[in-house]
Amino acid sequence: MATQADPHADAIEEIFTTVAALAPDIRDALPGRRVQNDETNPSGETQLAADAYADELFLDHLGALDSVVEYASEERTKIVPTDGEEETGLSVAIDPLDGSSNLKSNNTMGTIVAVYDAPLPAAGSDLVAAAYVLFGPITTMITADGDGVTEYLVDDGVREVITEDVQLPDDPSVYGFGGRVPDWPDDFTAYTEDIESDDSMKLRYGGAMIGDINQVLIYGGVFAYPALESAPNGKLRLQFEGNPIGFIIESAGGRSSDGTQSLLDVEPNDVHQRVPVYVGNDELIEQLEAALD
Ligand code: AHM
Ligand code: MG
Repeated sequence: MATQADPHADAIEEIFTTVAALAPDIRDALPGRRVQNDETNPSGETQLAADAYADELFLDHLGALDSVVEYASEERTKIVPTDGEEETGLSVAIDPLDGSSNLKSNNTMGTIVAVYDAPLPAAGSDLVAAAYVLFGPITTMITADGDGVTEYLVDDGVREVITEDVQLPDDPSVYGFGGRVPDWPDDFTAYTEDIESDDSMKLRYGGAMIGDINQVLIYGGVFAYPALESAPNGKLRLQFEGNPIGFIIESAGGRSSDGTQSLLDVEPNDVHQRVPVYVGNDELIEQLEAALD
């Protein structure tokens, strides 16, 4: 995994600060933007007005930073070259509103940010930082900069440290698996039955990856959006979801996988490529890879 190179420390901090500062704008914009746009996103999914609004806001603000040379988003087809310093600039890939289908039912959503020291599409090993904002009952932010994972409260757009050096607990207790159960391959179904039969584990699935990931980080456990019979690469996207979440979970002492290897080792070939996502406590992902073998 990439570690934070000193030359990028200020740039990473500037990107994190900018994302946190926009959190109140995003929250304030949600009530009037729960309606569907006429558009679908590049993955063919329905786009809400809130998705498009958040994407424009992040492009305007992150694209204006000297430290950012490329911006890509789950909500736009093409990578946008921005006016940053070419020699030192970083590439930002963002899921502006992860889990936005939860907006209608007023459940959790988030923003995911991946910061690569390479042109997009980039490998997880090119990540220098990743973060997410969680719009729950309160707004929190998790950052990983190659030097540890930190949890913040975001108050009025400003980060206040809650926990430094966040690590997955050793005694996992939650699991959440996406996709329709009849669409799960048999080997994954067998794995889920093993997890369900462990009476220290309980099901918690919220339909927004970022909420489901955050509980794995806080309680320990496993999250999967697996390969499906109808979609062998699953649903989630490598650049905006798989890589940054893999980076954060691995930075917190857990493990990530696409079924056979770390998400950070998956070869990038398209900015919107999908990847099966399995993350959580080391032993649970090891068990999963053995089950899928
Ligand atoms: P999105 O980024 O378009 O919101 O899609 C990703 C979301 C994830 O947050 C979540 O894990 C998954 O889609 C849920 O999908 P489903 O509704 O098929 O369970
Ligand atoms: Mg998403």
